[in-house]
Amino acid sequence: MSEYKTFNADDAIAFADEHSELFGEHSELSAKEFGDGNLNLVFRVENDKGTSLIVKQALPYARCVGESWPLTTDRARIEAEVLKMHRRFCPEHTVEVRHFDPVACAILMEDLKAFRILRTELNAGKKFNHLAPQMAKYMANTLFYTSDFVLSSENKKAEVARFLNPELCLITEDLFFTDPYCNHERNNIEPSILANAKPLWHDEALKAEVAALKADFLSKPQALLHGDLHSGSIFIDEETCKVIDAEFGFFGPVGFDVGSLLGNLLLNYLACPGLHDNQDSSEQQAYLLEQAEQLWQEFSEVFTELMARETQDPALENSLYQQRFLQQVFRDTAGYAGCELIRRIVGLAHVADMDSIDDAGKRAECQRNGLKLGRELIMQRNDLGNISQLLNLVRYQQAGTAN
Ligand code: SR1
Ligand code: MG
Repeated sequence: MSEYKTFNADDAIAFADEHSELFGEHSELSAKEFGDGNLNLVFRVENDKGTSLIVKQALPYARCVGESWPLTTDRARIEAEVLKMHRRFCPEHTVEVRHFDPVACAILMEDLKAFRILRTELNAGKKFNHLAPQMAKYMANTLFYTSDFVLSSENKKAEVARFLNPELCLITEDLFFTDPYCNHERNNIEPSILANAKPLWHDEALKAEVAALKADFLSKPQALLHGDLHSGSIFIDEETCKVIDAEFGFFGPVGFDVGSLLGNLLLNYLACPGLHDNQDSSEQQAYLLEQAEQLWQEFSEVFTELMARETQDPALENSLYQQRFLQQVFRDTAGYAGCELIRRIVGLAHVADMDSIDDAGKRAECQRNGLKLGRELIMQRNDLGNISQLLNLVRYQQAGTAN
């Protein structure tokens, strides 16, 4: 292909066929576009024996808004390269990229059709005990091995430049840290919680903390992040989790990835009373808090072990420094989790956890709880010493609202 063209099903078939040996010469191929994300086209290309691959193409605009929001197609390169890099350090939990074409801005990748999207499963009340340990392993390995603990100074700077990703970072900068804290036209606020959202626009103490978190997002290139690690970016089956959708990847603060995922577990936790009946809701909430605890514990254990064993920079071998580093990651994690809660409730990009609650009164109550907890996590993050204290804050908030 000599120039960019938006794929139709036939183009996706030709692309998949040309760049894989999978189908063979006499295969009858079909393709269906089934993307329901915010940005891209996603095709499943399948032969008559059921063998399939995914073709993902970046559109030159944000799909969820339309052509009025132009967006770089270079995000396909970023996604392919982040996934390849993360797969080097955690192959078990990263989707496999088979081919990337820089002109078509298209990626050919493994089809995880036997897997389900984690968010859909959690909303249906499913429980997976392997979720936290596997995602902790994914984050600890991908984030450690792309950090200053391992990369040489020269290589790190070259990698930071290769993954600059300014346009997608700007989306996050706006949607996470700016829009929810002002009366922005992109915001999507249910009228029933407008009175709870408006105070965010004038809460100077909160805005100061959010500014600090944003400043770190802008200026702390600690590791190559996934950049959008919510529960829609994770496929899961009964044994394994696999991470997809890394187009927001860039070098940023480690706590951003950990906080995004923690924030999504907490969003689901807060939505439970609206999604399930009483008994199921309590059981699902207990499960989610166990997973949240294990996620941080295992992440910090593996990261600590890697720092002790694999650090290449002699100055960064200092164990006091390493402890301090992880403590700061924990505080950042709490803060970014709080931002994720708030932006998914009043910002542009909502999540089904909250939006699929049918009962309008319950939905509003769950959303209000999310705004409150988000604020507390952001404001109290520097006083939270460990994950138990953070989860006590979550329980305390929830108990307070039940009374
Ligand atoms: C316009 S993009 C909106 C959101 O979708 C992506 O998955 C990111 O979470 C982004 O913030
Ligand atoms: Mg995505």
